[in-house]
Amino acid sequence: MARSSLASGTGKRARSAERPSSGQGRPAAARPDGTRPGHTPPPDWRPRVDPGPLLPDREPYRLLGTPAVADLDPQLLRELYGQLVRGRRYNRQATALTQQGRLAVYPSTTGQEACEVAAALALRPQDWLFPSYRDTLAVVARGVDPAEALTLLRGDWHSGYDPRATKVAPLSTPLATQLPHAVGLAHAARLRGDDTVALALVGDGGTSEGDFHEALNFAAVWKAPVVFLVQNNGFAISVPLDKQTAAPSLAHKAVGYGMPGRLVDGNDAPAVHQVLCEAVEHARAGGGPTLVEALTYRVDAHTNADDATRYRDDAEVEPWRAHDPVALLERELRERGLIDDAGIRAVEAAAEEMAARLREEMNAEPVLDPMELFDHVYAEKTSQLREQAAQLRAELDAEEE
Ligand SMILES: Cc1ncc(C[n+]2csc(CCOP(=O)(O)OP(=O)(O)O)c2C)c(N)n1
Ligand SMILES: [Mg+2]
Repeated sequence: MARSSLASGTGKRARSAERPSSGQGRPAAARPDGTRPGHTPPPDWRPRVDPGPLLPDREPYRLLGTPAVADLDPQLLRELYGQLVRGRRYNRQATALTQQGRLAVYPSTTGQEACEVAAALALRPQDWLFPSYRDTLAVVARGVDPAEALTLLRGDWHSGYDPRATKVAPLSTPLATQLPHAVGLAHAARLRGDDTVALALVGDGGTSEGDFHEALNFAAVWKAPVVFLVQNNGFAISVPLDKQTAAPSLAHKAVGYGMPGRLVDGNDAPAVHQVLCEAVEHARAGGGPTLVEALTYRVDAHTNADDATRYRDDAEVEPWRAHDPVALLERELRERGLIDDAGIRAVEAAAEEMAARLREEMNAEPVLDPMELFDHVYAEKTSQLREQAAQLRAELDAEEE
């Protein structure tokens, strides 16, 4: 009782205090929307850009199995398929090399090959690719030598390939740091007046990093010619997407920065390729950045050093095995008569040949000097680096004895 009378008393006071003066002691008449004259909205407010066109597709964009696939160039479909088969074989070979002690670590992209291959093929020769540690396949599909692309993952201090010659930045292990680099390069290209576009790859977990935010913000404000491809593979090591973000989708994050977001089936290679080509050419034409979220799945563990059965059920993986990027494209090619058994055998034989060469090159003893690790950090070594270098020297000498 006491509570309700207090509440109604407070309410009465509040209402009389709010009453606007009409000058004659009468309340001003409310407008049709219920607001009263004298209570004005913030001056001249309107959305700075119309958010409607920036919103991502309501459903992941797909091409395979739709009528639109008939318009695609058969040569492109065959090229994508060949690269997918080669990519899958590469993942299997690199994982085997970790088991043989020839490679320190390998983050596999089995199940994500469509994103990797489409990203590389969407670029023109003058464009730059900014990969994360998981994106060796994109690097190889872009033209980097398959063995050189594994240099860093073998434990060397450098990326192996020449970033300037290949227009591929080193595989980035610190999450999302490649994104501001991509924006910087793209912005510089625009200031110089050349038509280079940068395509940066990042994982779902990477979208929670400050670097992701800073990169997207700068890119949109500067209208930098850069495309961000988020491979949403469901996990950041053991952390599933629902613990990573409360956003409606990762593509929706684009809207807050003022750039378009696109959502695509990441296992549909022609769809990812088309969406990325559109985003790359939009950026080249001066339209600014795009954020693309590709829905895919990390079929293997995080790396060879991880045991995924500790945090996920095999039952969760099964539906994704049935939505396999290689099988999906193969079915399309077969149904349209663009490939037959002999054609598939030829593609597989070419992939085998690549794997055999990779095996051979990786089995050769690497020629490297671990002491080089300290050479290019500072012009003059700090006392800590001198100490660490001396420690490593002593360990290497002890091993040789
Ligand atoms: C700045 C930074 N923080 C933490 C890590 C450790 N780490 C390595 S991989 C990883 C998960 C990343 O997940 P995601 O971005 O989804 O990429 P995915 O591995 O699934 O391709 C984390 C947290 C790191 N490499 N860098
Ligand atoms: Mg992930």
